[in-house]
Amino acid sequence: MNRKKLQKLAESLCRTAKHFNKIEVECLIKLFHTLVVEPSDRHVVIGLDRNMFRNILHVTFGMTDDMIMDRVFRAFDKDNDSCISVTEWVEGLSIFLRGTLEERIKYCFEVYDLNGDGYISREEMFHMLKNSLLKQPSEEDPDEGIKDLVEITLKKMDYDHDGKLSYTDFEKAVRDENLLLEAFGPCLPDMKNSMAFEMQAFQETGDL
Ligand SMILES: [Ca+2]
Ligand SMILES: [Ca+2]
Repeated sequence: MNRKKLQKLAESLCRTAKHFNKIEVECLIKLFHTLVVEPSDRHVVIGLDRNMFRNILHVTFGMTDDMIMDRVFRAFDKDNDSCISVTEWVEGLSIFLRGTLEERIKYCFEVYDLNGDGYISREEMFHMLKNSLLKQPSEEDPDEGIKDLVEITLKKMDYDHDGKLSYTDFEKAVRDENLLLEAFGPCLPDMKNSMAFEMQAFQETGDL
């Protein structure tokens, strides 16, 4: 990509990826191109596929949960073409790394609403909690404990008592108690990983 094209793209992405300045966006575009293998077939879309992206989530951001990583991929892949484009990459990272509380609430809800029907259902909660808790060995029937946990969570978060979490329920609960943001499994980077990523991605800033 030549300099002029890069600057033009960075300028336009700056407007949508609000938490990065133009130089940072340029760095992220460059990083994207080092991560993406240029396809030999010109008609293939250039972008990060599921495996490449999951690898980044795992290696750089320390994520281990397959189901959550898949959902994070889907949250980045806005046009749902199974490939993260440069636009989706920069805009996604803007929220992932520096999102406001409101943006992060929307993002987490999207991740946790596994089937994308606009609600986090009992089954989805069960699935995610089971998934994130199974790593801890327990002597009793784990399913019973998780069912109890789902009921406790509903009691705390299901404000309109319809047995599932709408976006409004989720938002209200998280605004009350910020720790509930990642109630169903870690899907945002922690401070250490996100600082390490930014330092690496933006290290060239001084040369520009
Ligand atoms: Ca896409
Ligand atoms: Ca759902």
